[in-house]
Amino acid sequence: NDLKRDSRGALIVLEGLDRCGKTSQCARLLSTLEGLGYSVESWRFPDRTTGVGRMISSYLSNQSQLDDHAIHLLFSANRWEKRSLMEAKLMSGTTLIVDRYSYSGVAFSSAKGLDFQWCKAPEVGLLAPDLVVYLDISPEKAAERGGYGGERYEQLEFQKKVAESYKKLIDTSWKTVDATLPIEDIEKHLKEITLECIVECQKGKSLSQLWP
Ligand code: Z5A
Repeated sequence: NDLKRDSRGALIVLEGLDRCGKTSQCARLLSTLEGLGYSVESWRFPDRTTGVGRMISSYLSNQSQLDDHAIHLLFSANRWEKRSLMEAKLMSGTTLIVDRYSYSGVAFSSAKGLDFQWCKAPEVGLLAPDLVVYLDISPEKAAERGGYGGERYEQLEFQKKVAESYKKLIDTSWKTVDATLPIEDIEKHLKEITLECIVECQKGKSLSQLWP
């Protein structure tokens, strides 16, 4: 218990295509970790509650038009405006489970044709996750789940390009989980890899910055 109180929390990010199940799994992971007595919060990007977030939300729902570069920088700014709070939470021992992060920023914008390195640049200096979980599903399977809303990026052809961009981002430190397994199986697997990560952070693993 002393270890739980005195050490830092872990920054855990879930990534994947639309409908891959991130939101469902974040909620389950939150209650599992809370049940085990951890200090934990669930975050998501875009954070639509801030001024920048409202601009992003309006763009995603096709209520406003923006240059591709401009919206990319807004998504990044939305992470920057939460950076210091994120660091404070982690250093005070709270684990954060984050639904989408810089990787979504790069994957979605580069899928539109923006230069990959240009897309990565504004993320430099944000906190690097201790664990990135990629919920792997093909764009076709994800589309079959239905519930594609009317938002800007929710189209099969575009999601195929996003999947290609993610492939360029995935590195050996990521944990890829088959997102087509039953929800409970994914939940169990996520619990295991998350607890491993939390223990590493408790043992003194230091926080680092993008891009490592
Ligand atoms: N975006 C960007 O361009 N740049 C950035 O920097 C960032 C984001 C951060 C809005 O994101 C858009 O912003 C997003 C990327 C872009 N565009 N797209 N596409 P968002 O976070 O608001 O929305 P989202 O993440 O794409 O979608 P979502 O609705 O949150 O979906 P999800 O979290 O992946 O899935 P879910 O709601 O948990 O599950 C979807 C359905 O599948 C639901 O009916 C579940 O019951 C079902 N499901 C879940 N798991 C399973 C399993 N294992 N089996 C069967 N069925 C399942």
